Amino acid sequence: MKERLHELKEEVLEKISKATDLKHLNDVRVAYLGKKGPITEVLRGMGKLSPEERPIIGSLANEIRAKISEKLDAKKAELEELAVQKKLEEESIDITLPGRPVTLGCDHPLTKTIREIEDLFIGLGYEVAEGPEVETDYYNFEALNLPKNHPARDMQDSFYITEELLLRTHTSPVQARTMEKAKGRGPVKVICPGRVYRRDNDDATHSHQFMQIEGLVVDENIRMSDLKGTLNIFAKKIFGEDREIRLRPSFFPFTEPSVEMDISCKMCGGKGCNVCKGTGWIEILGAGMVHPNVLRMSGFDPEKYSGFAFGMGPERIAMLKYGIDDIRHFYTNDVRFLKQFAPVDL
Ligand code: 2NL
Repeated sequence: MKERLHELKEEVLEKISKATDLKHLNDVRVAYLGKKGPITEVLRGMGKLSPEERPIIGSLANEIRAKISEKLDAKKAELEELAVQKKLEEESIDITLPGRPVTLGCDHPLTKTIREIEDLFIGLGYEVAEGPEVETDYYNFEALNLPKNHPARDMQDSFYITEELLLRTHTSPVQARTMEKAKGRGPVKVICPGRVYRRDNDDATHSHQFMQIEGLVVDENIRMSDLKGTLNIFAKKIFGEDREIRLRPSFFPFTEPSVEMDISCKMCGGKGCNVCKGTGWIEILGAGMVHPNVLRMSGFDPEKYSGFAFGMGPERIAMLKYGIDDIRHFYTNDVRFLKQFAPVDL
């Protein structure tokens, strides 16, 4: 029995030293030290031994068992270490490789212009409101004092989806929706930027889709002087403190009276040049006092409330601000154009 145990010991130590992976090693442990293994077998057969032999064989068997277990543990640690080593080698990074260049983007010039205008009005206590680009006939026209058969509703000028649905032709419907939500109680102070659509042939100054920013203030005692003061702040903040404004009478179906605002030309300082076409003034936006019909349709009592509104095209603002000569530059997305508006050299 002693010999058998020594044989077994040699046999298993040989197998342990030859094991090349953890699964194989575990198979060896199960085969030799498991319940059905040869060592257990020997210990079970001890009943047949003489009382003198029993403790000797018993302690030898336990000793061998402990030795095998110790070897198995050591081999296991060795194999695990090897596995880690292998993984590290496989995943090693060549830090001498040059990095991939990171291409930085920047804000689109229209985004920049719109943000700047939004921020100015937020500073004056306005909220920014947005709305759907697919609008109902009601919000796009009817609620803005543009009844059916009004010439400005010409089918030729708008992209219709159905009889009742169209791509909005201005951002005014957002303001009509905002007034409706206010349920006839002021104040309402909103600025509405967004994309609008008109059936136009694209050229240097026209686009079938473009941006608009409109502003609306409705409260008690809102007067034309509030509009003029607001527009004056806007013009000076966006175009420079040295600019003057002037208001000329105009017409819009949703405002009465209506005006157009010009700013003094910086190119020639008011003397006349090709940007201002010799007049010394550049047209910037349209505005006016909200038409009583518009107030009434959106739930405000025109006897109690009054308001002003204005609308402008951010493309035109950006073109004047940055000296851009063609509206199509905003939409063709040539990076050589866009890069020029980056805050750092790209
Ligand atoms: C322009 C002129 C304008 C408005 C927009 C407006 C909106 C409501 C009520 C009354 Cl809800 N008015 N908007 C008023 C006057 C002019 O836009 O030339 N835009 C590019």
